Order: sequence, then structure tokens, then C-alpha cells
Amino acid sequence: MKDYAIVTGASSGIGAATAKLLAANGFHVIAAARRMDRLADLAKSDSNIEIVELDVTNQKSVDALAAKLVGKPVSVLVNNAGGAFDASPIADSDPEIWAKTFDVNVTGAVRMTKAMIPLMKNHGAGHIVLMSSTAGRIAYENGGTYIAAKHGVAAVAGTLRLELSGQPIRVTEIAPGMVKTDEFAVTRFAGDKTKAAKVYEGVAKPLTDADVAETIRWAVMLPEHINIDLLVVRPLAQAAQHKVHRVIE
Ligand code: 8X3
Repeated sequence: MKDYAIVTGASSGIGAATAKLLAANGFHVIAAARRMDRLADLAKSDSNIEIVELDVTNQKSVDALAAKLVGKPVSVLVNNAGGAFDASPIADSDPEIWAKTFDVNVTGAVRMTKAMIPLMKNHGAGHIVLMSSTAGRIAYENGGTYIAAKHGVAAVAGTLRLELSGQPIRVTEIAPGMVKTDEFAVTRFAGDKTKAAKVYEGVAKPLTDADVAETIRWAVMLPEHINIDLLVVRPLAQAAQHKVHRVIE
């Protein structure tokens, strides 16, 4: 039986690209997300992709997925579900958005990690991938909710690696910089496509979701004794968070 790779937030962007790439590289992929209509399109692209409705903020939903996977060779979990839901200075930010951002990005990944560790132990090997961000390493203006949450994801990865020491389970944090996906910036700016487009204005080649998926594929397909702790990946045009080369005509 093929090894199972569980990918959360698989309905679009990095999650969908990762599901496709892992399926093309021999995994049986469980592509999980809330939006089943989007997942249905993904399932059509590869018979090694099985789709499951999942809300990582709902413990019952996570438990239902775990119950479905009992006895299966669960070897990879890509905790990709997440996002930014505002672009506010902290002084103006909404506590509800803080709670939502933490729930999806941090607690959601923890719920899934807790649920998959017993299955990985049962399988005899596992790899937990946490999608953080360069926002999990450095601060910038008007990103407080997301920055704090992604620092939280980085903290989860570091803590987990220590706590799993001696177990056959790898822990990898992937921290992408500027990635142009259909939804990330649009969601952050509450649907304002003009503001979202400004993020990438004049940048010759922001990373794509497929670029980031390739880093995940590489990390999980390395021999099992090799653990990539942290992989920071930015486009060539982004030398640092605030140092972006833009060519604006
Ligand atoms: C997204 C990268 O630069 O918007 O995770 O924080 S950034």
C-alpha cells in the first residue's frame, strides 16, 4: 500500500499544488479542506488524490478524519491550512481576528498534529511539515495577527522536534516569503484585489505555489535520517522582507 500524505488547506494555492506533486511522486494523498467543490476538481487531476472535508478549527472534524485513517500508513502530514485575515496596525486590530488567525494557523496545526502522531507511530515513521512563513521569523508593519500566529507555528515546530526526539518522526518548518497565489493577499485585504495586486507590483517572478510545493516534496522525500528543520524560501527579487526589487514602468 502506498504511504499516505495528508495535506490540509488543499483546496487552493500551496496546499493544492502540494497535493498534486506528492500524488505524482508516489503518495496516496488525502487532500483535506472545507471547500469540497474545489477539492472535487483537484481529485479529477490524479487518481492518487482522495478528498476529505476538513475544518482544522473543529475538533470533531479532525477526529472524524483521524478515525477514517486508523490502520492506514500515514507517513506525512502537511499542515498547510492557514492564512492572514487582516492588514491592520495592532492598535486598530480586532481581537476576534486575532483569535481566528491563531485558531486556523496555530491551533489547527496542533489539532492535526496531535491526531496524526499516533497513526505515524503505528506506521513506524512519519514527517510533520508545518507551513510557517518568513512572517514567522521577522516582523513588519500591519501584519501583527499573521506575524504573531506564524511565530507561533515556528514555536510549535521547534517544540515538537524536541518532544519527538527519539521517535521516527521528522518535523520540518517551511517558511516562504513572497508567494503569489490566487487567494492569500486577497483574503488578507478582505477581497480588495487592487490592494492585493500591489503586493506583487513590479516583482518579476514572485514564488508560485508549485515552487513551494517542490520544497515540501524535497524535504519529505529525503532519506528518513535527514531532517530539514527549517527551510526559508524567497523569490530572488526579495532579498529580505522589506528589500524587494520592483521594476515599475
Ligand atoms: C506570506 C509571506 O511576506 O506576506 O506568508 O508575510 S508575507
